[in-house]
Formats: sequence, C-alpha cells, structure tokens
Amino acid sequence: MRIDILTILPKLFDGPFSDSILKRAQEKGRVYIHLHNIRDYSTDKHKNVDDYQYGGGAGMVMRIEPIAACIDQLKAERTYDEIIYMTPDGELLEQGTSNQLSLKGNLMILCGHYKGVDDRIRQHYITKEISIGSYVLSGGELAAAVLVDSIIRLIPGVLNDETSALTDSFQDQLLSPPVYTRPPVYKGWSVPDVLLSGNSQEIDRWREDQALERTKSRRPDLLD
Ligand code: 6GU
Repeated sequence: MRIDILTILPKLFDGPFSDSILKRAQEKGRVYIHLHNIRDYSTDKHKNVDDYQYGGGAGMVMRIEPIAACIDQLKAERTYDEIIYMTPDGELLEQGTSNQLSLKGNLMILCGHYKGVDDRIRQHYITKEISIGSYVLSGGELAAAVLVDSIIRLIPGVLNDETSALTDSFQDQLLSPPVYTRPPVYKGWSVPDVLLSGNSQEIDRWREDQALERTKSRRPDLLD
C-alpha cells in the first residue's frame, strides 16, 4: 500500500511513524508513506497557503491552488482509490472504515488547518471525509496519524500472531476481555482462578462472558 499525506506540518508525523509497528511495516515494505508539504506547492512570493475567507469572518482558509497543484501532480503519477480529507465534520471513523481502507492500494490523505480548506477542494477532489471523534483538534495531522495507524496494522503481514488484529476490541463488535500476567497474586490481588486452570474450554467461555459483560456495561451501543 502507498499512502500520500498532504500537510503544512510534515514534522508532526516524524514521531508516530518512526517506532514500533508502523516503523516495521515500512521497513518490511508493506506500506510506503510519502509526506508532501503543501507550502512547497505555493507559487506566491511568501509561500502563503492560507487567505481571508470570502464574505468576511474570523479565521483563515487554506487556499485552493497549492493543494490542487499537489493533488494534480500525484494523480498524474498514479490512480488513487480514495482521496481523504480529515475534518471534524466528516464521517466518524469506525473499525469497518479502517478494515475497508486496509484493502486499498493507493490512498491520499489531506490534512486541514485553520477554518478548513476552500470548499472547491472538497467538491472536486475529495472522495471521503473522515473525523476521528466529536471534538476539535488544531489540525488534521493527529487525526490522520490515528487513521493511518488503524489502517496499517490491518495490512496482511504487518502484525504477527502475538499481536493479531483478529482479537482486537471492535473487530467483532465486542470489547476485549480483561488480561493478566505474572505474578498470580500481587498485594493480595489475585488473577481469576479460571485463567490458571489450564482448561482452555473454560478459559474461552470465561473470556466470551467477560467480553459480553464489558460491552454491555461500557458500550451497549455496540450490541444494538
Ligand atoms: Cl479529522 N480534524 C480536526 N481538526 N479535528 C478533529 C478531527 C479531524 N476529528 C475529530 N476532531
């Protein structure tokens, strides 16, 4: 998979993509992430990427030309399965969205700032608009990092058996059961006996029960 990210703050991605699973996925060649600084596509003398909004009002708008120039160049090089815009008014990111996107070949992700991008970008280039939750972030970058993480870990060969995505919360509309490791007793707090029983059938049943209980009490909406 190839992911192109359009941003005015490429440095924000240095951290999240350079460790652990996302780093390994890139080293293994399962995903190629390319960062594009929208400012590099600005042709005016101050490399401006934003401007006042028509009609007045506080807040700057990201200009159409630099973004369009960057998208046009990338689209001339390859076909994109989706051109995604990260925005608080997009569709809420759910596991199913990430599952679908993990099957694609080429994704482009545009990160907005200020009051957002000139709406003509959304009308003429964007194929999908995604929000990661009902709160406002300073820009789309952290949201894009969340989206990319959720997608990459689903690409075949990225996770090993130990970290398999199949047992994740949400993958079957259930939260995960509680987990424990050594020691069996700490400050008098014991690990549930069943987990030490060696009876794999009972352990499986206990985990299913716990997953259902957790989902009922914490996220009953998932069971609807
Ligand atoms: Cl995708 N962008 C911004 N700026 N804020 C958000 C968001 C995205 N998703 C939730 N809040």
